[in-house]
Amino acid sequence: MCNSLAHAEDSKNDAKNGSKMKIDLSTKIAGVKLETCVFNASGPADVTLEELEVIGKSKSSAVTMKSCTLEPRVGNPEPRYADLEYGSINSMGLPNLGYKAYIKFARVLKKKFKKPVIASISGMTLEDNVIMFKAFNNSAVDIIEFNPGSPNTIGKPIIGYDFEEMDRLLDAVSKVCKKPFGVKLPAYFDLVHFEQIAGVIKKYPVKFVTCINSIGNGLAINPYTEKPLIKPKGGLGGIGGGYTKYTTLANVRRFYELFEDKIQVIGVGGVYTGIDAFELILAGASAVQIGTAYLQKGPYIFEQVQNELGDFMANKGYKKLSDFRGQLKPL
Ligand code: ERO
Repeated sequence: MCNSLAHAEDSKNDAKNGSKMKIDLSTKIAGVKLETCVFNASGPADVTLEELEVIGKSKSSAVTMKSCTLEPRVGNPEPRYADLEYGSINSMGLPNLGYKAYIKFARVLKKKFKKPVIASISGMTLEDNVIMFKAFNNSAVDIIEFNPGSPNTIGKPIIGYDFEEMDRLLDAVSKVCKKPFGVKLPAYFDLVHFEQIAGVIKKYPVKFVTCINSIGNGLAINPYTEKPLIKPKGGLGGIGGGYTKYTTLANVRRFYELFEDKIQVIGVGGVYTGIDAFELILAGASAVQIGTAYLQKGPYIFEQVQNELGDFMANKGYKKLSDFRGQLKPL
């Protein structure tokens, strides 16, 4: 038996014998150490300092802030979010307090919670994005997640589907950004599109991709009232939560393969349990974000997913993420 197999066998026996294995859930994203690989996604309940402090106090291993724009935005008319049986629909319309607020919040959050803070930038124009990237260079944030295309900004396309525009944007922000940064991507469905967008991203110093944003323009209907569940865009909104898990897994896997692990992948979409997180890491994710489940279950979800992931790994004899990350087996 080779050494690593013998080691896995020992570990399994440890688990069976009830001896407590020490499980290391830590990871690094863009060179920044995270105590665990589980943290909040940009979007749900992360607009105000009070909301961000709730995330800071929780076991989320980082604090990701709401996508910001140059000027504050009130967002779309309400109702603009609804829980669904296995997930959510939203068309928030980027409500946020403007980037200057998040530069201030980052300083407060870092000091208070001593964990990495992630800014999310979602400018309305290339020029806005450049201004914000420059401003965050002199901030306390550790990492920037560039979110170039919300599915819900009325009158705006999902930019992640426009490869030329993505190229133009990444070229512009790469030239000014001094922090490690990654890109949040929409879901891709066509295998050719994975290759095309990966080709664009590889041209720039992008450290990670976050897969996936909510799946654009679903429609949820209340059959009793015969009306949509949310008001903006005639009821169309981004679908999140359990409905997205298998698309998330496919996107994580495909980008993990295409980037050959040189650009990291963060998985987000449909994580409610430690086994959901395990599957994303097995597909290649270096970390896992929680969005809809945080809104639906509250801040304890981070601890729950971490505990379940640790237990599942222990049962399999895995002590750290690198023991299985990306190692999806062929059938
Ligand atoms: O409507 C939003 O604020 C929004 N909702 C999403 O599902 N994804 C986003 O990226 C986003 C805004 C940037």
